[in-house]
Amino acid sequence: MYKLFYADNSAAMGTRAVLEEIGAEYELLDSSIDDSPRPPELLALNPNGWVPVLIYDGGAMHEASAITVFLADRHPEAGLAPAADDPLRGPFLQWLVYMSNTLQMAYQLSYYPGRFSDGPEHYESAIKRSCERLREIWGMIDDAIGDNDWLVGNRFTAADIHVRMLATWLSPDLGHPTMDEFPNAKRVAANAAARPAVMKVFG
Ligand SMILES: N[C@@H](CCC(=O)N[C@@H](CS)C(=O)NCC(=O)O)C(=O)O
Repeated sequence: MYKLFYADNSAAMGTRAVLEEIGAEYELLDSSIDDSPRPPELLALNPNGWVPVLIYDGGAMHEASAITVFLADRHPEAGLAPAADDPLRGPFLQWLVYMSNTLQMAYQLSYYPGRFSDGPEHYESAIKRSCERLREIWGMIDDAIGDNDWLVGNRFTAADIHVRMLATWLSPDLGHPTMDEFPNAKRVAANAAARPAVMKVFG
């Protein structure tokens, strides 16, 4: 039985979809991603105050991509990740980490401009840079996918769940590009979205 600190519209949705793909039992522990206080139990495990945080038998961890790899390796029967000796393991890890440390950070610049600039007078400029970075980064992912139906090796992996999740974070209100600009990534997101486990979480 897993426990997951969770908020709708957050990176924890991807973790939840991975748990659904595995068919694991899990309990959601409510947290928030706005200005409201975080549960002390969450802060004890992740002083950053962000979700997802996964609690498992014997430990706990944060960082969405790390959790995805951890769960995929623990449940190989679910077929969510190339095994350690599979040549596709490298690209799988590469894209997962890229989505966390580059794509997600570009979103953070829009959603939390105060963390990356010196005051409200700079927010507009931070959000403008975020939009430019989102266009560049999604463009690279789109090019890498090419004519394939999935991000890695033309087979479904948990990395596709992250594509699906991150596609939902684009906001016209913030001036972000739309997925129409990235038809290959849009196709992968749609393919992942059609999976029953993913649909259960993202609708
Ligand atoms: N590096 C973390 C970032 C997670 C993250 O940014 N979570 C957001 C929601 S998508 C959050 O909890 N935001 C609240 C906050 O940052 O205070 C990961 O990849 O798991």
